[in-house]
Amino acid sequence: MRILKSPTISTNSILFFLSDIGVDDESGSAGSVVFQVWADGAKLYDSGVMTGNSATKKVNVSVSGKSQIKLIVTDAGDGKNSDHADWANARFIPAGVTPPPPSVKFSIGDRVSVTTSYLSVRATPSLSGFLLGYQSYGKLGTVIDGPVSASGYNWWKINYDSGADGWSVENYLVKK
Ligand SMILES: [Ca+2]
Ligand SMILES: [Ca+2]
Repeated sequence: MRILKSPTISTNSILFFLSDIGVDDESGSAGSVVFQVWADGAKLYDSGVMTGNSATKKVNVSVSGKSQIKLIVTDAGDGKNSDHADWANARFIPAGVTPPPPSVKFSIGDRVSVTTSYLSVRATPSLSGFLLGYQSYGKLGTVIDGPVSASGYNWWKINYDSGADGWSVENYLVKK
């Protein structure tokens, strides 16, 4: 199995490694990868095969006492075409810092309504995510993924009833 990339990170006084993982939206439904987190030669996490159709998964593993972390993406054994693997919002939580609790504003499947005139809809949950379009006041949608904390906001992926679907910040959404 081919290893697409393997940055090695030295750790010191770090308790947890967190990340959101998935095949980039630019690959559509294509691509097939496996995400793995290794520490000191032992595998701590394995995502299983993920494709462009897979929902984003969350990695949250303890790396306490480990000296070296490796983030590995394999081609899932079928070549690397469209294998655009994203480690989104990857971060270490150091000793003495409690990870912020994930937002509980919505749940998957909730119906939500837009409360601003121009709510950005992005391809990835970040202010630097590609802008797919806008949703306007009163537009409705269904929560299909999230939350992701990034760029100082909590993001939810919304299947809007019309217009662009994608990631929006929770500040301008209310539960119906
Ligand atoms: Ca592949
Ligand atoms: Ca839609």
